[in-house]
Parts: sequence; C-alpha cells; structure tokens
Amino acid sequence: MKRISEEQIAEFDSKGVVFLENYFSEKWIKKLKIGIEKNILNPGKEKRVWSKESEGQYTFYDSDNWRNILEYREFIEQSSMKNIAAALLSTKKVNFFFDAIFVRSEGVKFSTPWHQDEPYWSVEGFNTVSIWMPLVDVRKESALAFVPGSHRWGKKFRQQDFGELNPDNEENVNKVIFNSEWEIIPDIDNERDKYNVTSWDMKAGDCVAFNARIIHGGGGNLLPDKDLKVFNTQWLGEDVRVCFKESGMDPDHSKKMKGAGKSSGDILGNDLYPIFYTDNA
Ligand SMILES: O=C(O)CCC(=O)C(=O)O
Repeated sequence: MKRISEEQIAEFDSKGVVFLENYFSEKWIKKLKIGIEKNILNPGKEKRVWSKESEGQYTFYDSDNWRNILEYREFIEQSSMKNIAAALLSTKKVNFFFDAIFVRSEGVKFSTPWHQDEPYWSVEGFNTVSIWMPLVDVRKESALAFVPGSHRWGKKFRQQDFGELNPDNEENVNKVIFNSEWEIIPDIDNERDKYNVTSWDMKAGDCVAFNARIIHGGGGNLLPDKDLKVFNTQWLGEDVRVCFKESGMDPDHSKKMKGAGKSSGDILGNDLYPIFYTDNA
C-alpha cells in the first residue's frame, strides 16, 4: 500500500480533509464500477434519486449495500482502504460503518447541499473518516468541496432534509426533522473565499478523506459529456459510540442497532460494523 505520511495525518487532523493522490489501481476501480452497475439495477432500501434535470439525467444515491454486493465487500475487506482510514485516525483498529454511492449521469448540474455528516448519524465521536473515491476523472469544479477547519468549530448546523430531494415525490421517502434550535448553516456559496472552499481536480484512483464534522457539499456542475460515479466508505475510530437522536437520523441505523441490543453510549462492537485491525498506525 502507498503509505500515509505524517504530513497527511497532520493535515487531516487540522483541516478535517486531505487529498490522497493515486492510492487505488485500475483493478479496484473496475471492480467498484461493476458493483455500482449491480447496485443501480438492484437498489437497496436507502436508495434515492436526488434530482432529475431532464429526460435521462439523474443523481442517484444509495448506501449500506456492502453485504449484498460482492465487489463492494471485497473492496472493504481486501483493499488498503481500511489501512488508510486507520492511519489517518492514528489507530490500529477501525469499525467499518457503511458504504454510499453518488452517481450523476452526464451533464448533471445538481449540487449536493452543504452539510455535516455526523449530525445525521446514529453514532457520535470525533474520530471518523469518510473517504470519497471517484471512479472517473473529475475536475475540481465538479468534485466534492469542503470548508477546511469547520470540523473543529464545535457546531452542529441545522441540516437539509435530503428526503426533500425527491423529484418523483415518492411515498415513504425518509422525512427528516432536524433540531430547529441548531444554527442555520452559513451561506457558503455567497462567501466562498471567506470560507476557503476547497476541492481538487481528481483522477480515478485519487480519494479525498474527511472528518464527518466538516462542512462539505457542492460538486455536480458536470460538463455535458462527463458523468460522475463515486464510491464512499465511512470508518469509525475508537472514541465513537452509539448515539440515538430523537429525530434527524439519515441513514437511520437505529433500528438495526436496537435489534442488536445497542443503546446510546455503547461501543459499536464487531457484529454490525466489522472491526479491522491494522499494523500501520
Ligand atoms: O458526492 C456527493 O455529491 C455528496 C457526497 C457527500 O455528501 C458525502 O460523501 O458525505
């Protein structure tokens, strides 16, 4: 595996995001593309279409399918992604939390709303890393963008209800009610320089790793002949505990966690979220 350097660890810690150039070979990219094709033909229960701009143009999201899609499972269990996650978290042990895919068809403009991930999750803790891995080359104007350092602002912002992103007005799309006492997220788009909005030109094989408290979003804005397929994995470090919220969990893992006997404050254990031990910390 290409090593993670001390400088990369320090950057991830201080900025909450780090660009990882050329970490994955064509073998994994091909495999994950096959997985995504299978996933689109046979979506899981978290599947959503977030936008439909015109005939045939869509933004497709799904998550937590790694137990059903062999290619995802092999990547999670066998690739160096778990070692990268553990190295960035300076630990020897990570729980794999879930996978997510974000697929935009050619020319899609839809931009993901600015948000933080952790307030949506049914866990809480500082030591988390999500790794966003485009399977095609993507220019920085179309890649996921970040507000560096915002993971350390100590704030939870009022979130967007991603269930509203439902152009077909499907029934039973998770409606998420967020704590209305939380502050409204700043208007990042109007003050991009002030917030030092950062993204990278990326090639297939590059990744961007980020803390689940960082403000991120944007992207989309694809050129007419470009599509975007992204495979994302979320990894949890040692301070992370189960945390059920009254509302606003998305993806909501509380049912399956409660089914496994978990309560808020518990460690995650190994059954639902496999632990991987690595020797690279
Ligand atoms: O790729 C996107 O548009 C959104 C990604 C995202 O928000 C995430 O990975 O948490």
